[in-house]
Amino acid sequence: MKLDIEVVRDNLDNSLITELKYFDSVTSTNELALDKEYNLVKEGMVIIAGEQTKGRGRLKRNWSSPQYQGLWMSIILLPGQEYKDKLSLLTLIGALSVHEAIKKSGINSTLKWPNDILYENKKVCGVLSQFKSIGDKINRVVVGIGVNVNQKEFDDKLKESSVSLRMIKNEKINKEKLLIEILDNFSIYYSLFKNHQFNKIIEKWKSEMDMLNKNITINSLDGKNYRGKVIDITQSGELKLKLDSGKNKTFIAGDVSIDKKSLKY
Ligand code: BT5
Repeated sequence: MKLDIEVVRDNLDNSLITELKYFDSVTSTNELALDKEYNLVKEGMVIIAGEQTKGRGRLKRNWSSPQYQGLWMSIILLPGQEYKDKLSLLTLIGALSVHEAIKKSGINSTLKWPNDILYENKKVCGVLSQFKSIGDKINRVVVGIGVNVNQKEFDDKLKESSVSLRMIKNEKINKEKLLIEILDNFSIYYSLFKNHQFNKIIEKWKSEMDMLNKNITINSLDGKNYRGKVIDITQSGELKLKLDSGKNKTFIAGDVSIDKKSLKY
């Protein structure tokens, strides 16, 4: 069913969100939010879509976004230059806000650095943050969030690795309520961010992720794979590993796979 955006507007308890814009179908909410023509440079504006025909993941991957089955949205933020080195934390905030909303409904999800929410090792939510700069000035940050809510199944390509909240709970999920909770959580974490309380965000993330002290392999931006044990998330949101060689190394981005022996499922 189509999202009732009025219900969401009427029930937000939120100092950040200034405007909700709903579209029944778009290519990608991130694409719209970054588009020069639309010029959506407004802190706290949220673009929400019923479906995305070209939903995006990281590194130009696709994000499956079937009609009315999920929450597909982008939050536009104008944090200012002083936060330039901290922008990765906004991805972590996005994931944390969804994770806490999901947990409230009794689902035992976990966070996987940097942008995934997993349930029994299957992906429920992904976050894609993109930045637009003019010269070396950040013009806006777009935090794109995709949550699998009411899908009953996934196609062959995704079915081993993906799950929806409905499949977990065995019941239809109220998208309005979930969206309100996500946006209210986001507003709280974003004010911590604006108040330079980065440590509170990191500590919360660390306590909710299921990766500390686990052996992982990361496919890094340089195209190489590194193996090591997760020892920390830094104050800028990087993943810190103790490599098998004994050296420590931090990563700003990358695809992580947790070693099978470390997994519960
Ligand atoms: C992500 O990328 O997880 C980021 C997803 C962000 C989606 C939101 S929706 C609103 C906003 N507008 C957009 O256009 N995007 C954002 P990544 O970690 O690279 O994962 C992508 C991979 O996840 C794909 O290559 C697939 O294997 C898998 N995948 C695709 N659709 C999925 C889905 N609905 N659920 C679970 N996994 C999916």
